[in-house]
Amino acid sequence: DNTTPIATPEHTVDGFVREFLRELNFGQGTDLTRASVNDKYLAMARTVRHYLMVRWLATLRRQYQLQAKSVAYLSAEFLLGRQLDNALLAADLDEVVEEGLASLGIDLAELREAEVEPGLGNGGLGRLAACFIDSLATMNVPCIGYGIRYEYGIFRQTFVDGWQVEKPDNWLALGSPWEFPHPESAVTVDFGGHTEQYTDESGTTRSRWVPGWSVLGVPYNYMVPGFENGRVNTLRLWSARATRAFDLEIFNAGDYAQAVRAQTFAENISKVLYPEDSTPQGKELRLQQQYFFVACSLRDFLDQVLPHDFDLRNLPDRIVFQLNDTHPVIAIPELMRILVDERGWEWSEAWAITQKCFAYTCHTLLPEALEVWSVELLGKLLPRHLEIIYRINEDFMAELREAYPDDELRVRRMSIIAEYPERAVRMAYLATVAGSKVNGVAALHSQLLKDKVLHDFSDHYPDKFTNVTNGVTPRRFVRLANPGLSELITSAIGDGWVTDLDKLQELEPLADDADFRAAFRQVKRANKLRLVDVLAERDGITVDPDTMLDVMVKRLHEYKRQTLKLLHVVTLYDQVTSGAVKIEDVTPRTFAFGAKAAPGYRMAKQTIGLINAVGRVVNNDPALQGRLTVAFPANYNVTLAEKLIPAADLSEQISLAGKEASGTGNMKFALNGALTIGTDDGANVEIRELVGDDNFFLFGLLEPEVAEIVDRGYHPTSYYEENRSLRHALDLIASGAFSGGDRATFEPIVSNLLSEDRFLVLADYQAYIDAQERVDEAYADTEAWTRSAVLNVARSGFFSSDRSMRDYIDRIWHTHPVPPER
Ligand code: 26Q
Repeated sequence: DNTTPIATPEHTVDGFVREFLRELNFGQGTDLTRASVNDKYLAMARTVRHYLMVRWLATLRRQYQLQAKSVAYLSAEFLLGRQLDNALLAADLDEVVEEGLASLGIDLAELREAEVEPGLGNGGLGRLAACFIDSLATMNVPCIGYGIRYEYGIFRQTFVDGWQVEKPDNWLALGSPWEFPHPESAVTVDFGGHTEQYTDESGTTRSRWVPGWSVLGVPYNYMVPGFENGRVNTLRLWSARATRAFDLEIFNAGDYAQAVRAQTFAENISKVLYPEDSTPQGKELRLQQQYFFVACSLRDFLDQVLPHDFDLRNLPDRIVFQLNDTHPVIAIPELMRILVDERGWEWSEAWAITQKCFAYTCHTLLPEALEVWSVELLGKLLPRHLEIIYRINEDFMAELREAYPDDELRVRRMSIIAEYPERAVRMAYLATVAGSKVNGVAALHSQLLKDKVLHDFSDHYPDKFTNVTNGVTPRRFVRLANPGLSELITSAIGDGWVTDLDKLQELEPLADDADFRAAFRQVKRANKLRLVDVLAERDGITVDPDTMLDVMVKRLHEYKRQTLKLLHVVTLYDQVTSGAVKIEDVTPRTFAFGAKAAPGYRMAKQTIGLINAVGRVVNNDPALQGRLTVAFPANYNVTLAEKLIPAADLSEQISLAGKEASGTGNMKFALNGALTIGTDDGANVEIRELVGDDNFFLFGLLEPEVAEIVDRGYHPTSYYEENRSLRHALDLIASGAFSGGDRATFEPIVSNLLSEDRFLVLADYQAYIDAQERVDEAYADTEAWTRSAVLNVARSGFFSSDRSMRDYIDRIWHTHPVPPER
């Protein structure tokens, strides 16, 4: 029993100052008079992590003693956001640090701004993973997050003449004080080569993998502190290096240049995050990334985390691997390979154990977003895994033929191997067949998965399918991002809500309390003023805090329909400039956008150009008297979200019904007292049910109506022809009014809407405009609006990721909290 005491600094201002100066002197090699802001930030961050260290070591020790069942959350993305404030909150250090720094003449706020957020994710899926590990730590549930330490995260977005230009996100450039590299614990990952058949001692024919090349995976550990509960879980991200053997061989052969190239080749694997979050291209490097982190993680868990004498027949008692979408699904054949090839198990024994160790979360409904890997590529990169997948599929097909002897069509439909347009492995099918559970991420999404995308499977395995509605962490997105609201809530109901968000219900009666509403408005206004400063400083954007703040922030994608929002802006502009509406009668609004487009997604990048182009015209037309403004800060990220969301009045959640799996931004807005204008899609459905129809602006087609229109044959031109204001808005864009008279610039957007309009923007246009008029009317009654906003907060406790975790624990993982050592 190793209980070596460690030198935790005293939890006092003096204790902090001593430790901080030590870090500055001995860690950064500088002193107060000479230190740069970055020096001070790094020294402070390292000091803060010292305070968490004793908890981390205690958590590890206790886990080793108890051998409790853990969750391994496998995710190619963890979109963490800045770490400092979260660490200060977890360790209850913010006051000590602020005072301590102030005593040295240092402003904590300035150091905060020095932190570069690790943008190791694209959007919702990556941020969800970060919320989940926060909740598990706070709920005392043993969990390891496993992922990739990309050297470059999601690109930094800039605008040049209003067009998106991507810059590399060199987030490690100034040092990263939150990570603990462990090169001595590197693991080897094999790739390529071929397989050989051989006969083992018992006379059975077996296959063995003779790999062609390999790389090393170096683990980098990150602390995942629970909120004031003494627990610190681990996030382990893998970084690729060349193997020593590789190096030596080539160096000895005297080819120095070749050796350096080999180094580069290996390190490429964890170099950069793929910026596509839909319609993935089957890129070889992406498959290498997926297998790389999965192989490292399984090796790590089986060989390092489990005790050396552990009997893998009991593996399901110790671990459940949660697959965050299909990205880590190659873990399934990898575990089979380890059990069958390396440990010599019988196939059926290995399969029985494997099936108990995995569960799969699906995050999409778009057919083009379902991952498939060509058999050719898989066979080249992972020949043994391909054989294993074939064998899994053979057994599965046999099972199906027995169940549906007269329905060969169905059997083929369900094959893990697609035949057209090329032979390819359907990763979602593999995950569904192999996993113990499959879940969607909102009630509607899970229903549609069962009814549509995976219907044959839900019919065959009715008990595998379940729903877990997403959630967001109240620590980061309310307590930290909205200190004003947090204080107001705490003064009314105490501070228990931070870890028990259902308590927000106790605010409900206060919606009818005029003083509380006034205080609530004051918080909102202070948040707007804070945002105004941020946008001025960060982007040189001027925002009037006395306007309604109408916000649409999310990845740029056609199904999310940023163009629908834009048509609303253009319609208002057209109404005023044509004289149809007097500007005095228009509700002053700021339309804030935040969105990155995948670099190769033409239509998305065009839309970014159009938002900026409309903004340039609208913001500079004196006829509008500054009452309508478009604000599109570049490079929307977690850090900016934390400033934007608490300031918002209106949350735009306007995807075409049946396309947004859940959404999580929608939850963050509601929890911060914005009202939603939204379609009947994803988790909007549940938000509306909970906050009530009167406090939510619903519009648009329902999913079954969409399906029907599409089945009948959708003709966008008929909406154009029959709707005057829609026609005017589209004609205005087509006329070049926003592109200096050049009709060609935005022609692709207009012609796409008029010919294909895959996501029925024109069909929902009028309903959206009408709903926005209802918004204006409601906003005019300040007291009633505030009442609705308060009710949104009071009724959104369900959307805590703590609740999501409880659902996973009860219905999928069957793990238990481990109370802290006392
Ligand atoms: C896959 C293969 C190759 C390259 C990239 C990818 C890839 C990467 C990221 C595919 C998808 C993603 C991200 C998807 C995502 O963020 N989905 C969102 O997940 C949220 C959390 O469940 C939901 O709330 C959103 O509705 C869903 O769009």
